[in-house]
Amino acid sequence: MTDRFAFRLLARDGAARRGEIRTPHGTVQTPAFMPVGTQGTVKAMYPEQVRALGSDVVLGNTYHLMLRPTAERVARLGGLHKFMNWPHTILTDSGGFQVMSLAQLRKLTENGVTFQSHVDGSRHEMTPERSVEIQQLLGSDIQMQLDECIALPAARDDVERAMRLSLRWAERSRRKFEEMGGPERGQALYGIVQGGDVPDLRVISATELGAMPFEGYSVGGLAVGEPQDVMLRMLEETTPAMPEDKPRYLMGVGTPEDILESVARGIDQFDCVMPTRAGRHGLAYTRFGKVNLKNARHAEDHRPLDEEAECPAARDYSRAYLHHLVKAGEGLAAMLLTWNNLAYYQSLMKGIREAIEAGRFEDFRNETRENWARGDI
Ligand code: PRF
Repeated sequence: MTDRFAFRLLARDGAARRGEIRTPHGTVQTPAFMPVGTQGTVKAMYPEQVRALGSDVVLGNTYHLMLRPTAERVARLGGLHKFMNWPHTILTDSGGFQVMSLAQLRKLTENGVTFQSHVDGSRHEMTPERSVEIQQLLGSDIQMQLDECIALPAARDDVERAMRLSLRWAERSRRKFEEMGGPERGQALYGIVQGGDVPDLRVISATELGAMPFEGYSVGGLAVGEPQDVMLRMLEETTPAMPEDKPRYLMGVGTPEDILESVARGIDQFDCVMPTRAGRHGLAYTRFGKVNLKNARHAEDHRPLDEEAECPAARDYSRAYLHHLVKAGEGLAAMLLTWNNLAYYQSLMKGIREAIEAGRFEDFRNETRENWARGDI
C-alpha cells in the first residue's frame, strides 16, 4: 500500500502556517502556489521548468480533460502524470466551477449539472460521483468534491441554497471516493467551503464539512466579483472554523498581494491563472510590482526586468527585447514572461515559507508590501 496522504504543520507565526503535505507523488511544501495546467500543460512552459522553479504540485481540470482527450483515454495512456510527464503531485478541480463559467446550456439539479461542451457542443452530465470517477481515471493525488460556486453579489437565499447543495454533494463525493479506494491509494479528497459573503453561512459550511472525514478543505466561492477586503474578511470568518490539522486551499486566488494577505489568515495552498495568463498578455510580475511590456516606454530600455532575480527570463533579456517580442506576437514573449512570472510567484512563496519558519512573517509582509508600493521605476 502507498503511504497515506498526510499533512504536518511545521511552524506557525500568528495565523500563518508552514507545513508539508505528503502525497503518492511527493512532498508539497506549504504555503504552496500551484501553477494551473488546465489542459495537461502549464501553458508556454516545459514541465521540467515548472519543477525547477520550485513547484511541488500543478493543477489539472476535470472539465477540460473529460471533454478532450477524455478521462478514459488519459487512463488508457497510463494516467495524467505519465501523459503530461509530470511525475510530481497533481491536484484536480472537480469541474463544477468550470462548467458554470465555460459550458453552454447548463442545467443544475439536485443530482448534478448537465451542460453542452464548449469544444464541440456535445451533451454531458456531471454529478458528484462522476466527478470523482473522472478524477480517479486521471489518477489525481488531490481531488475536489463537486460544488456550486455562485457569483457575487448574490441574495442570501441563493448563497444558502448553493452552500447546502454543496454540502449534500460533499457527502456523495466522499462516499464515491471511499468506494473507489481513494484513501487506500493515498489520495486526498477535499471538501469545499461555500457561503458567499455571508459570515454565518461560511461558518456553517466550514463546520459541517469539518465533521466529514476529508483529507483537506478548500475555500471556494471567493474572488468571484467581491472587493478584496470582503474576501479577506470572509477568510477571517472561515479559517478559524476549519480543522487545524488539515490543509486549507483557497481556490483560484490570486494576486501576489491576495496570497500574502491570505497566508496571514491561515491559508496553505493557492492556484491562479494570473502569472501564466498575464505572461501571455505582455505583463510581468516583479518584486516591484507589475510591468506592462506592451508600453512604449520600454522600447529602448536596456535594463532587464530584475537584474537581481535568479530566473534567466528576469535577468538576461532587456525590456526592449521583451517589448519587441510582445509587439511582434512572438511565442518567446509568452514563454519568457510566463517563466518570469512563475519564478516570481514561487520566490514569493519561498520567502513566505522561510519567514514563517523564522518567526518573522510580519516583517516579511511589510518589506514585501513596501517594495510593491515603491513600484517599478
Ligand atoms: N469551486 C471550485 N473551483 C473553483 C472555485 C470554487 O468555488 C473558485 C472560486 N474562486 C475557483 N475555482 N470547484
